Amino acid sequence: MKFFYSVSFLLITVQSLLSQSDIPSDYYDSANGLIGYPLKTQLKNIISNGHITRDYGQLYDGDGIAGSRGFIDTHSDLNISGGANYDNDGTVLDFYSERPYAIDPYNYTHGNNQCGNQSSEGDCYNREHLVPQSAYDDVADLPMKTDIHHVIPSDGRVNNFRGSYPFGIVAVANWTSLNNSKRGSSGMAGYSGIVFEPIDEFKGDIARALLYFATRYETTVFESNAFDNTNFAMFNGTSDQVFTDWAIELLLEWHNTVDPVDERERERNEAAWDFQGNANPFVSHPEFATMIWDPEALSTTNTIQQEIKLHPNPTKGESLFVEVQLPTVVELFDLTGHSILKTTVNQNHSSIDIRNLSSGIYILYLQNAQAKSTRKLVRL
Ligand SMILES: [Ca+2]
Ligand SMILES: [Ca+2]
Ligand SMILES: [Ca+2]
Repeated sequence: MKFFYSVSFLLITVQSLLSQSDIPSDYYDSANGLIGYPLKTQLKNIISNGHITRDYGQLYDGDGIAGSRGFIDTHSDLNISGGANYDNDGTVLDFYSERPYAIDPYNYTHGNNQCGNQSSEGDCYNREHLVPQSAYDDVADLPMKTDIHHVIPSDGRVNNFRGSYPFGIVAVANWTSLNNSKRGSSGMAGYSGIVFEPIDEFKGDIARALLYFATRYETTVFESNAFDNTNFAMFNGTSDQVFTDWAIELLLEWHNTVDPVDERERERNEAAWDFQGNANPFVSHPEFATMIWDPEALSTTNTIQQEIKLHPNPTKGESLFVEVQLPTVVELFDLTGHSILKTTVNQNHSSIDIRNLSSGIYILYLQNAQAKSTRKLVRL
């Protein structure tokens, strides 16, 4: 009997290995050199291409998909080398009950205790849409409804309490889950309603799911009113920024500072690729988020800021001087994201010919072996 199990296990393992594939190393190449919303649009093209719409039931176990077991592969509490580790017991990794450094209040075995009715935490788990279904049900709920990059297994009771509330920082909680996720009044300037705050451990995971959603569906959520803010308070009704100012500020902070990408999330991205054939670009390339939503911040957060001198700026002359210590690639973009010129400067050759540059504002993107930086150039 044991032998039979071993052989079956081996066959299943070999079968999954055969059909699994990695996110290709050149997957994002066509986005090279882009910045701002043009970068977001190109990422949308990249991650829409090849995205296979799955059935709702397949999320739980990948039934019928070669090389994927759905949530079993993306959300299991198993140790990951180089990633955040918890209990290593193979149970459902649920953002609302996992206590990262303590015994969990309850656990779910994959395939058991799916909701169903719930009346308290620990009764059953279901499929939570981090971007609520009410935000896109009006036109077409697929492929959003079954998109594993933003649909997660979570406790039914907590999911119910979260409802369609936006994510945010809670000032005063009116309800707290057993792992200390909170619902309550907003503690953020710019929003005064009720918000839901996950624990720090998963704030970045959730932020990246929302950034992914905004990118993947930038023109398809609603036919005429993209990202309608009457249905989800984090949206501002536009297809470029997508989020309100307070929301994008919060998401970038959770993504960049509070809970950056780790190896566990990279593996989840690979498993999601096996499930549906596309990837979350903000897990693969965390820098994309700031490049899209806050490109000017790159110049103030970068270490080469002091080492690069750019002058004159503003300029009406024939040459722009970029003083650097290392050979540096300089690329100039207009405000629509089109590349105007690209050249390399070094210590001996610091001048760039800008005689043909018309008046206006440009974005200068600089990159060398140590860092990258973005500057604004004003041509008089
Ligand atoms: Ca656990
Ligand atoms: Ca735990
Ligand atoms: Ca995390």
